[in-house]
Amino acid sequence: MSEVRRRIREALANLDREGLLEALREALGSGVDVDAIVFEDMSWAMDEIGRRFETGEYFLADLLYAAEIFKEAMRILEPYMARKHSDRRSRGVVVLGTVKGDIHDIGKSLVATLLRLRGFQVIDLGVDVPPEKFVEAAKKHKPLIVGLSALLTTAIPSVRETIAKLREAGVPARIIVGGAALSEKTAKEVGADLYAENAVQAVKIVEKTMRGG
Ligand code: B1M
Repeated sequence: MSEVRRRIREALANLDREGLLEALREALGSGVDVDAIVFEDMSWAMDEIGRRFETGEYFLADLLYAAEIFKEAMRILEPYMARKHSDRRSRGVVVLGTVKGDIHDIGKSLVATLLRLRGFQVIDLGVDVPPEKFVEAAKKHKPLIVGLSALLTTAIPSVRETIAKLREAGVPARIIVGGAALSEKTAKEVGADLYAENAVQAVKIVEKTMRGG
């Protein structure tokens, strides 16, 4: 891995805002792939921050600050993502949200950003979204896909309940789930149709599903 990518990882993991922004500008200037920065380096750093939180080295305030720095970095990176991923075709509606009991929004927002860049109309319901709100939005906007994000293992019952309520209400949309709390296996167990490990994969799967795949 290049020296500048290592600096991106270390700066974010160490909550060094200035160091991160400087390394990002340098990396972008030297042609480092924006997806590698977001989905490998910055995601690695967020996992590392989670590990430091688990061992007691970081506190809740540090996680909040990490999220703030991540979002600031995204404002620099988004134009580069737009250049790489943009596709102006209009492709239909996706309803998206983080399930009830879970307020993590970075991964879900990355999925929303990429889907919008690819021409989807995204109805982003935000975080801590109760099942009823997903059902209401699905009935109103008639999406082909509903996406649920969950990072907390304690939110898995919310994912299951949301999917059950969508099915009970007769919503015909395919349901995709993702987020650190879920895996291919748990996705099946909670009754989802589709699972994606990261935002790029989520968009590929949604596009394939929209094409009837
Ligand atoms: Co929290 N948190 N957090 N946290 N947090 C985790 C998730 C945790 C793993 C940290 C740890 O202990 N190692 C842990 C969960 C443990 C578990 O359940 N197994 C945890 C905990 C415990 C908590 C609290 C309970 C802490 C407390 O209060 N004591 C609390 C819960 C609050 C709540 O939700 N009710 C809490 C709070 C917070 C903050 C609010 C402070 C903050 C979030 C701020 C925000 O989002 N605006 C925060 C943060 C920052 C984290 C970590 C460090 C980073 C999360 C993140 O943004 N990652 C996280 C550690 C970790 O995840 N390893 C942690 C970067 C992001 C790009 O990745 O969101 O995974 P991610 O999204 C990826 C994929 O998962 C996927 O694509 C994305 C991009 O590729 N993906 C999808 C996500 N959604 C998808 C949907 C799809 C498809 C793919 O289709 C629809």
